[in-house]
Amino acid sequence: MKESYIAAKERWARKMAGAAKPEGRSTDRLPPGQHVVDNFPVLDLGVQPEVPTESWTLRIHGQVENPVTLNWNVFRALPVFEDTSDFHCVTTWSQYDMRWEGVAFFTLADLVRPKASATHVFFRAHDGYTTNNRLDAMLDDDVLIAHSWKGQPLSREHGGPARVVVPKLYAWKGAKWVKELIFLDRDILGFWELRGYSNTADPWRDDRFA
Ligand SMILES: Nc1nc2c(c(=O)[nH]1)N[C@H]1C(S)=C(S)[C@@H](COP(=O)(O)O)O[C@H]1N2
Ligand SMILES: [Mo]
Repeated sequence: MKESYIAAKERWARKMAGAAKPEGRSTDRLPPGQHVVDNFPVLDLGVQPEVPTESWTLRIHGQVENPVTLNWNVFRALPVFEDTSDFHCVTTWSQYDMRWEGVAFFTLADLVRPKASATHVFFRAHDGYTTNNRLDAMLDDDVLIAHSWKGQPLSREHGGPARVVVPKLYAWKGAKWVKELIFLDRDILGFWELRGYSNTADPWRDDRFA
């Protein structure tokens, strides 16, 4: 990771934390403070790991009855979920109508069977990035582990072979190059959540910084 880049982004997060927030949750398609783009910017920590599908695995464990490690062929044999959603980045760009294909999070949850104690999910990626979400947010009907975008295999720069997409939260809540999902009975903060970003990350509340 590029330390200077991370330090600069932390300074920016601290400065922006002073900005006023709206009272309620907006119902507009475009969340407050966002603008629509039609390109797909790339954001990372200065590394874009190369992960061949031959050696790709997704380990899902923690507070579950049936921990698994899926290889690429097994992952791709799971039911395909296709969904179109809007994508909101905390750096103020949004792109509408992102068409993703992959495996629905609820398909993976059905496979591993979360214990009653599971309340949160923690994510690890191949570049060292981590993030965390509440389990109920992950069980929304538009959440998936995507392997394709607009009909093409997800490119390396956008997190291929597979990335997490949680459309109703700011995009940092979805790990690119995802390799591990850990179901937890408590919340553990991820990379940006430890560095001043909001843990709840609701775009319609302008909920950017803690
Ligand atoms: N592994 C990993 N996932 C990540 C990031 C990262 O640096 N590493 N950045 C996050 C952030 S801050 C954003 S805005 C989105 C950007 O996705 P994109 O590069 O495809 O636009 O990925 C998120 N997931
Ligand atoms: Mo971001």
